Amino acid sequence: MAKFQARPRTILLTGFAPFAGETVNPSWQAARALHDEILGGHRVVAVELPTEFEGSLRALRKAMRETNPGIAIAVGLAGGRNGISLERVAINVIDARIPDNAGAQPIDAPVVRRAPAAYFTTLPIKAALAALQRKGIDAHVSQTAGTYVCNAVFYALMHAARRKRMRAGFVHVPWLPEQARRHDAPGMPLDQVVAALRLITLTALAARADARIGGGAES
Ligand code: PCA
Repeated sequence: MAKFQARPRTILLTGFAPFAGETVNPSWQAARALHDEILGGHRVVAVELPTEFEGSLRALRKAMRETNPGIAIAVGLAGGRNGISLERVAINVIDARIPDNAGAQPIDAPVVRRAPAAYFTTLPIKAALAALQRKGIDAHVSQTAGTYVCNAVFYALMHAARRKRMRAGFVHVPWLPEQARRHDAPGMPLDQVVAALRLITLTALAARADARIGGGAES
């Protein structure tokens, strides 16, 4: 297991712009709430990414260049899901069910050409799962981040991080309670989402290796 050193560096947190007719995206609201916070001696820099396939990757690469982070966690909304999703794997495919905010709707296109089929997160997702559950925050390991803009950003992030000594990964958050009510689906208050992201970040800073606890699923 690679060693991830905790010398003072930037923590990059990204969130997304609203999409699919919504006026807010809790992923950006939560990331923004942590901007400039010092966690374990490292400063959080929050960056909003457009919910566009091309624009998001451009903005992500710029943020990586400018902040040279020691940890990077991309956050997105998974409306309809229950609790915090700790994403395990990014796949090299885009298959857009709806157009992005720029009108693009690629079908079965690679995120990065001539690159591996998938990357695993380098966040300690099992340790984070245990930490979240200890605080009573609903969370699970997710085996797919989908095939839309979030998975594309997750994949591009892991591709960019592949030779760096850094932890990187993706977290999906549910709808805010007011959005959830309109969709008759599960929601989570913003302060709990913020607390979850803080805890995941602190766990990633502290953990040398991931915990060995179950997080699997049959589907
Ligand atoms: N969620 C979408 C894209 C932006 C976001 O917040 C997704 O899960 O792909």
